Formats: sequence, C-alpha cells, structure tokens
Amino acid sequence: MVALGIGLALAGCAGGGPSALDPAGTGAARVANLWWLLFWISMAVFAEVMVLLTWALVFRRKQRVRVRHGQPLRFVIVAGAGIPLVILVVIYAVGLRDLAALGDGPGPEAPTIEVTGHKWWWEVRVQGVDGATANELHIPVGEKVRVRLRTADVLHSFWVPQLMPKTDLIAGEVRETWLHAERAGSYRGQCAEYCGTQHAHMAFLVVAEPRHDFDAWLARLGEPAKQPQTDAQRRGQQTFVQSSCAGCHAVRGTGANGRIGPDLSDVGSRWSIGAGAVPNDGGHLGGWIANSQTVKPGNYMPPQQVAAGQLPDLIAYLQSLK
Ligand code: HEC
Ligand SMILES: [Cu+2]
Repeated sequence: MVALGIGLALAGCAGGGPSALDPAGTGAARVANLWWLLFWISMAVFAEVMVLLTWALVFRRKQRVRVRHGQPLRFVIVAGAGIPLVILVVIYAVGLRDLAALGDGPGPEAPTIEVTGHKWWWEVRVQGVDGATANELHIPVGEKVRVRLRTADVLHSFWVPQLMPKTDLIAGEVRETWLHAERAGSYRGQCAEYCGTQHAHMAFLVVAEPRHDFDAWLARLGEPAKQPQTDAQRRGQQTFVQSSCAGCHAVRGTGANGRIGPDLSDVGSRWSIGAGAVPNDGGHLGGWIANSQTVKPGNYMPPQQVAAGQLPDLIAYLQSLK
C-alpha cells in the first residue's frame, strides 16, 4: 500500500503536470509553504508516535515497574493536550496570515479579466475591450491581475495550481480572484469542480508574458480577426459565415456573431481544441469540425453537415485566424 502510494506520488512528479508544490506566483507559494509546514509537522508527530510505540513494545515486559500515580497523568496532559494545542494554534495563526495575504488582491488600476465557465470550456474577456477568446488568458509577469468569475450553467471551479488556489464559479454570483506570476511561462489551469461528462476536458492556459506582449494581446483582442489571404481561406470564410457555424460562433469583423460556442477570432493560435481535448493542428481541427462528438463525446457542438470538399477550406480559414 505504502509502496503503491509512493510510486503514484513519484509518477505524478515525473509526469511534469502542473503541481501546486511547484509554485510560480505569490498566491500558490503561500499554499505550498503551508502544505510543507503541515507535512513536516505531520512527519514529526508520526516519528514521535513510532518512537513511543517501539519503546512500549520493547519495554512492556522487562520493566514491571508500577507507574506512580501523578506521572502518566502529567504525560497525558502535556503530550496529549498541551503539545497538540500549541501546534494547532501555530497552524491556525499561519493559516490566518496566508488567508489575509490571498485576500490582498490587485489595486483598482490592474486589468480585469472576465472569465465565464461553460460546460465545457472557458469564455475569456477583458474589461474595457470589445472582444473575446476561449480557454486561454494572458497576464503580465510580475503584476497582479484581477479575475472575475461567472458561470453560464453549473458550478465550476477555476484553478491554476502553480499560480493560485481554487475559486468556485457559482450561478447568479460574480466571484473574484487574482493571478500573479513571478516568471514568464504557460501555466495550465483546470476546472476543479465536477461539472458533467467532459469536466476533465475543461482545461485552460494562463500565459504570463512581459508587459508589452500582454498589451499586444489586449490590442489584438479588440481588433477584427485577420482577413483571409488565399482563395482557400476566402472560400472557408464564406462557408463559415453562411453555414450553421455562424449561429454558434463569433469571428470579429464578420457576420458570424453566435454566442453559444467559443469565439473563434483567434482559434488558429490556441494551444488546443476543445479546452485541452486535442492538440490544435489541421488533422485534429478537421476531425473536430466533421464530428466533435468522436473527439469530446457529449460536448455541446452537434455533428455538422460539412461537405467533404469544403472541409479543407474551413480548416485553412480557421488556422489563419491567429
Ligand atoms: C449548436 C452550436 C454549434 C454549432 C452549430 C457549431 N459549433 Fe463549434 N462549438 C460549439 C461549442 C459549444 C463548442 C465548445 C465545445 C467544448 O469545448 O466543449 C464548439 C467548439 C468549436 C471549436 C473548438 C474551439 C476551441 O477553441 O476549442 C471549433 C474549431 C469549432 N467549434 C468550429 C465549428 C465550425 C467550423 C462549425 C460549423 C461547421 C461549428 N463549430 C458549428 C458549438 C457549435
Ligand atoms: Cu468541471
């Protein structure tokens, strides 16, 4: 059992997935430090109990001493109540300190990113910018950024293990958290509250980058999507705008302004298709458009009637949107 546990733990580390014990920002660092404090206290208590147990086993017959009355009572009070009380008070105090630090969000001048959870993808907007993207949000390195959270349907939870602990998205409420990254990089986030069939494929990416790259991302978010450059892309755009796609998806600057599915204005540059379901390349994109139900069963994009001849054009068009 123990060997299995250690094996699983090591496998988890080797997998290189996002770990709350590998913090990259002040929020997650608080939680990681608290975790290590609890871990070492538990280890110390465990070691102490093992020593006492061994002592009791070794000496149980040899010493037939009668225990005098006062001694065990004092031992029980000190070791059984006094020491635990001190430990718990210390943990409580440290916990309160960290809770206060986590509540210390960004100032009013910080950017506000508005994230809405949908079954099973994340809608991303920025306050004051007229545009949307999905399953990916950018933040400037070294700055705290406010994140406002809503849900379009059921309970979800916004979790970026390396940056910040979880915040639940509750129907009818606007929740708030913040993100801060000390070093540039891409940090994987995940819905952390079971929300139905494809809960596991409700991932997102937080890209922490230098301020000028972040500003460029903001600017792009407000601009119309790229215009098609080749004939294939132009045909693809026409198919997209004139078919069912436009009823559910928006592409800024075109007639497509559906709000049921993710905004596709920059779909060509996304890290994945289907909120972490498959990589974003031509093959997977084609498979998704032809029948996303084989890729992410149960998701809310029904199988589409796309003529085989039109598929390459659609792929060319969507891939050009970066
Ligand atoms: C009935 C609404 C609906 C229609 C019609 C529809 N989609 Fe979707 N689409 C969705 C939803 C909902 C998602 C999100 C699925 C998920 O990730 O769970 C989605 C996801 C996608 C994605 C992945 C986006 C991302 O960032 O992960 C692409 C690409 C896409 N649709 C293309 C199309 C194309 C092309 C058409 C037309 C042939 C189309 N869709 C028609 C609802 C629709
Ligand atoms: Cu979920």
